[in-house]
Amino acid sequence: MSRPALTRPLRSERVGLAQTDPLRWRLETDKVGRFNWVYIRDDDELKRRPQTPYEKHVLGLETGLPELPKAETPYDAALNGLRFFKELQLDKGLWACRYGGPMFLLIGVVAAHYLTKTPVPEEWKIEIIRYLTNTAHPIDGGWGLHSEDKSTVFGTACNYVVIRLMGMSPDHPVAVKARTTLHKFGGAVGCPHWGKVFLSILNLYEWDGVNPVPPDLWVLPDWVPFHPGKWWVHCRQVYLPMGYLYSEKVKAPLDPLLESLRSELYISSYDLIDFSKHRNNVSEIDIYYPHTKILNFLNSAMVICEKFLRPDWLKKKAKEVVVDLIRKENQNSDFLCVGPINNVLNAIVIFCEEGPNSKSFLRHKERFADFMYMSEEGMLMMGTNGVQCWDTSFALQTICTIGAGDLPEFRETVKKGLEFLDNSQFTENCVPGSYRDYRLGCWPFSTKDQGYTVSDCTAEALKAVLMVQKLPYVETLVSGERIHPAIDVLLSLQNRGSFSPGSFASYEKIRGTPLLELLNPAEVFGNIMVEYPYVECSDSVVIGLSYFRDHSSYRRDEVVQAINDAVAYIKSEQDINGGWYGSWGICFTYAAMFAIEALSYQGEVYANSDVVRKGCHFLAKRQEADGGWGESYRSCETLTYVPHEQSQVVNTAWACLALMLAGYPDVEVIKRGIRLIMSRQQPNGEWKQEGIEGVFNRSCMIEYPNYKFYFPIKALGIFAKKYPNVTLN
Ligand code: LAN
Repeated sequence: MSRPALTRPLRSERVGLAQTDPLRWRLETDKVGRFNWVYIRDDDELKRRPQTPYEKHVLGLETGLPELPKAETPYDAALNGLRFFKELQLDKGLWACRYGGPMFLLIGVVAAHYLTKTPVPEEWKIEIIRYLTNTAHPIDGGWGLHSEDKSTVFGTACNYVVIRLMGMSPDHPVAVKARTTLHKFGGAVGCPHWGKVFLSILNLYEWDGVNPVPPDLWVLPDWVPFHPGKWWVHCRQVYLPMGYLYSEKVKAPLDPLLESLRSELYISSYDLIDFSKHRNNVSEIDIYYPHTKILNFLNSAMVICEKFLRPDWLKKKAKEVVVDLIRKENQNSDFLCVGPINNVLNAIVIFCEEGPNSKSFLRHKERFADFMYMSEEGMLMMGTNGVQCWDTSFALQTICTIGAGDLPEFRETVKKGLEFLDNSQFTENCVPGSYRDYRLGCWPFSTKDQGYTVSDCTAEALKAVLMVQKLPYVETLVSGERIHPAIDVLLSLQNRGSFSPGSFASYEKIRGTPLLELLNPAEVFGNIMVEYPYVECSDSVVIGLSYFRDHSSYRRDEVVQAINDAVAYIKSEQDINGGWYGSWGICFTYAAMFAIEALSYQGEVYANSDVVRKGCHFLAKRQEADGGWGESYRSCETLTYVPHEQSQVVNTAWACLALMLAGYPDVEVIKRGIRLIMSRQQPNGEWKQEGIEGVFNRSCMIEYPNYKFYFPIKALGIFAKKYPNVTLN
């Protein structure tokens, strides 16, 4: 099911919902790329700050950007695309991003406001309701795990609570329809674990119906193989505050609205439900990763231990350790935290520990807005506080790769982009004792404040910086000494020993055994317990290090060794059909582009490499009749290539890039892809939004709206450079 195109009038308009004035929204930014949507009520201020093309673009307003001379060649089309895209750059040099898709996040921020009695701004309430109305399933009115998903209990129960707490009446047709669907599913008792946690925090479910989240594990010595310090960073940071809330049974005081919700969410009377019998009741539609027997056994054992065996001192000790680690996470990320879920859970913990007027809680409150994004369809909550460094790195690389960096019209764009990356490099390590690795000299995915580096984000930013700094008019902002620590960290992140040697994982080296996945309690996500080796992360690091190798002799031998080991890993990950499974983009086309680019940097191309040849044939076989490629998000869930109903510009760009970098001999195949990309370009140079582009943990999709700009531009530009004499018709 592809994302339904935005059809006017929007559903929110058809059902007569209130809406804020789109002309009053502005995006406030700072030097390190924080962006917050603010609603300006004062008319004078409004006049002083006209809306930028970016703001107009994402709010669905006329951008006023001109129609460009019709592109006759791929190069003209690339430049037209870039002319449009450069107008979306913010004045601090970054590209902002609507990073929506996951549909289980709003409940968190709303619960945090509700429990802490923090008022939600009126314009947020209106726009959150509008967003949920516009993204509800067109037939059954429910919501799923992500914006293109079928309706599930998790999505429907949580978002039903959100619209109600934001002020929608239970009799409104949107609420009635969603509730009917929820009841058809058997009511909120079938919610997956995280849904049960949020409902319990809101006093809409009972904690004894939630599978245990023992904070006590943090008290174990670090060497214990399943110590949470060895888990994937998102997993450990989510279960850390969740452990506190579970152990303390934190819940909002009951009030008439919650009382009413208690009667709306279930098919039987709240007081008659024996919640403890529903710990393992998870709706069939929701399940992606069922419990293992061993997890069920441990859960039952923990329930008993907690009731009868757990000494008070242990509970107290665990609480102390957890609160200390939460404070450290807040300190390392200036209260942004690694992601949107632990951001809101940590805020609740700090509220409980330090009170509503504490400095820390006040800072938490300021940070909620960093995850909120105002869009044409209403207000959503993002998967991170943005995609700033990642997008800016690819945008700059694209400009340089296609040779546009030399053109006067893009010089400002390039310089500002570099300034942003310069400001985003980490200048400090984390506080000791926070289970974090070195980050000094690295780059984040979103912003410096957020404080987490990812192997591929550092590698791609590094490549962008080095590319841009080669341009004659560009001043070297990031000097050699500032690059070296990034190389040191990248080298230290390579997996060694028994865990997929040679590969790179995401945030950290693999610290724990994949057997821990047997204890994955989340039900709706796969591969969350520990770090895993990722082809795309390994590809990016190979690309970044190769670029660096050709530029500097710093730790040359180790750099070369690291590249060789990573390349061996990448090759070993190719499946028998020639494809690579992509973990962060949809899906095989995404991974093929990264893998083939990495191999091409080692001189491995179609002419001399079996692996590359197989990779190319895999792609060529999947070209659609119209010349494009289209991959459905179902590829990610099923681990096999599933075609989309329609060719997608982004998948087509990835496939064409892979084939071109490989030197695929049949130019006709590439030409047809390029033609499709050009045919979808609008007269002002832009491409319209198509299907969702990204994914995490196999089951949840996430939006990367800037992919539809820089990847097609890059594909068109490379085509023009590589085949200057090939005509398209
Ligand atoms: C991301 C976004 C970026 C992504 C890439 C850099 C693209 C990737 O190559 C490495 C992994 C990484 C950093 C990544 C990891 C998981 C994230 C943070 C996300 C997909 C964005 C949202 C997701 C996060 C886990 C969402 C919160 C939900 C939970 C299950 C905790």
